[in-house]
Amino acid sequence: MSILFHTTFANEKEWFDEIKKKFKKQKIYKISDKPDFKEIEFAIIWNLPNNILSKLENLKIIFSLGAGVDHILKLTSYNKTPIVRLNDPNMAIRMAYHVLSQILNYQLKLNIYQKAQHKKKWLSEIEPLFNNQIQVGILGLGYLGTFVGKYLKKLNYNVIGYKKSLARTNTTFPIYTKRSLDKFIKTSDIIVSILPFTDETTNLIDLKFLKKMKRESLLINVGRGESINEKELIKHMKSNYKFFVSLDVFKKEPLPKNHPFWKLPNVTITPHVASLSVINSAIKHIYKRLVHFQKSGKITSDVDLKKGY
Ligand code: OXD
Repeated sequence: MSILFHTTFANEKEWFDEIKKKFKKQKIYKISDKPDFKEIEFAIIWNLPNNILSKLENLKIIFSLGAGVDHILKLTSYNKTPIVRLNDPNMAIRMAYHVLSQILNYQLKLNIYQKAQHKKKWLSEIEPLFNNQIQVGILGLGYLGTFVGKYLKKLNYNVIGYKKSLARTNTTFPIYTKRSLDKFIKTSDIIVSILPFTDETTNLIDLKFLKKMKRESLLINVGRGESINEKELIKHMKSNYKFFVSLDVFKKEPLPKNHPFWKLPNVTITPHVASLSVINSAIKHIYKRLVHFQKSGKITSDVDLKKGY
């Protein structure tokens, strides 16, 4: 059994070493090893080039090294091989910490004090709200969105969620669907987008959406950059300095040096780090699914190709 490992993560070597330790009996290759690609049965990947995927003719399972799978589905040579994604509680905790940090940055006005600090300005106090005075709307209730919503609810925020349909939903907070999206947008003080990249979510957050949001509010995007019409967001931000944004994901990553986001005062930019994959638990998860496949010969893909995520 041969495995191809490929990632663009900065700590690629650490991942490779840990995978080799766990999969002692298997041959693990990187692209640079120039393996016989026809022998590869399993691929553990993040951002594999399309021309390499096209050579993996006997692939049985693709393991995504992240929660997202759009890096696989967008490849033209992807041909319905079952995909296993990381649904890791540790990543969900990281996501929840990140979202909470961005909410508190805004809620406690730390973003404003930090700007004043750079100008050596001692601001007079601005009274912050309590958690139960704030409504947080979670846009997208997949594994991560549901976890974050429940986490914030435990901290007394007024949480609501948005989901395309009510199927398979298990939450402790109210859910809005397509028909009530307007109410979801208009009543939220903070919207957290954790949407996957699909045709339907592309540019969902456009000027029309943004104008429905409260003028003084916060938009957090930890899902996919594609969900936001960036040009329209920039327009909205320029005409409304009480509207704050926290972006972890972008249409183009790394965010180009000349991108207008860098210069706007009402945005926090983080480099796609909200829910970094956790090496040990990710590898355990992959190992478990692979061993199960070897024993049973069965694998259920985590991806619904009709839904596109
Ligand atoms: C992702 C991830 O899918 O960080 O973006 O896991």
